[in-house]
Amino acid sequence: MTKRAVIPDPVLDIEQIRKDFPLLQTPVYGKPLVYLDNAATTQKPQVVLESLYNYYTRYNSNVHRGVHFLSQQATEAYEQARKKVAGFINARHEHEIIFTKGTTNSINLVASSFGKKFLQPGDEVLISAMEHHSNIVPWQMICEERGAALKVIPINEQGELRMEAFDELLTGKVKIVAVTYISNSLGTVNPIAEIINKAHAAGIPVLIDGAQAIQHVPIDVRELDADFFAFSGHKIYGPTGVGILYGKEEWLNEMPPYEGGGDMIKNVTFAKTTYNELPFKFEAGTPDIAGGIVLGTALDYVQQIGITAIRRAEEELIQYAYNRLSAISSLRFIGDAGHRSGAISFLVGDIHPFDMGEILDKQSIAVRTGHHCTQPVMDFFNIPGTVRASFAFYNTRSEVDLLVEGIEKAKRMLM
Ligand code: C6P
Repeated sequence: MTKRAVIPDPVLDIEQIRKDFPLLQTPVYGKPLVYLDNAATTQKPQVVLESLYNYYTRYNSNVHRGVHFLSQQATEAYEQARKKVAGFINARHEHEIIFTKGTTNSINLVASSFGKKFLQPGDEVLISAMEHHSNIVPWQMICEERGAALKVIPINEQGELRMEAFDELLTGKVKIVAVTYISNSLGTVNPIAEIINKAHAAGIPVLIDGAQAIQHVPIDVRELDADFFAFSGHKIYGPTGVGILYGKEEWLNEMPPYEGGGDMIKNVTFAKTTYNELPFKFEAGTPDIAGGIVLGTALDYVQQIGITAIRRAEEELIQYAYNRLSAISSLRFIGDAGHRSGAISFLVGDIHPFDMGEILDKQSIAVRTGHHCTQPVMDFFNIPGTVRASFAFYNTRSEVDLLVEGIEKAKRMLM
């Protein structure tokens, strides 16, 4: 048997890559910006900005409607972007890619539509204790409407899912499991392949909240066998206002439309409306055309750099950050999972996270403070919030060093 050559990931030239991002060159308070709030939103490369400008200056028009030149161009570019998304996550069919407003909108769509069709009184929806509010509240709302119950996989002190509890909760009553791939407030990477396999063995579909995964790890929805996968454009160097719901054709075909309006219909009379086929059945009204097209450009950009190279650079950086932060006396990590990605949450002594955030801000270091839209996580740790540094592949070790210096300065001022 011949051995397959192992092709190493290219080592990224981060200094060169940073030049692609105009905002990273823009000083804050007269000092270079240290942007460590990438889990909230990522900065945009020049090609993405140009793609937006090109759309509005060259072929702005509505899609799927006009026969005229511009409308056809816009439609083609929009559908091309759908193809790119399908390729990026290895969906089997392009019509399994639904353009939405973002992760929140994608999850609401599934909760509402799946819930109306498949949830009955006494059924259960299983989520986890580390979910973002976007993967809690929509399920709570539909459970209330349908008389179903929301069940929660607990976490341990490290901020990891308690998988033995998951096994017990996975009963015949559960109609869908909805979990995040990577926690936005703890940085925990969940064993989603195992979760999906176990749920499927019990005949239960799984929705993956991929908001914090799509930009950090390669996603192959077919290999994972995810039934639904949701993400936002703005977390992967694309624009705000656009996101994706991937859904397996067999589920999406079974589910009723989420919203009514233009584009999602086949035929309308006052007596009855028949619905369009996938993906349009779930895309009522004029979509964020520019957003969709520009998301395609962002994915091209990521693909050109290489998601595995990005993952490697980020893993090295986050390990460096973890080691440096560990050396700060009276700093404690909130969430200390064996497998982490993207974000590190911490508290220092009894310094309130907002105070730490403000002092870092004055040193032009952008971090997020607070509950990060995961209040149950904060309740579990019995804390008001955390300081969260979240990383992208364009961040550097010297930025981590500046963060550490900033924290030491805050300690001198506040402790
Ligand atoms: N988390 C953060 O700073 P939207 O807002 O729809 O693009 O994404 C919602 C969402 C859903 N799930 C997870 C795991 C997320 O992290 C987010 C967004 C941002 O952590 C803003 S709260």
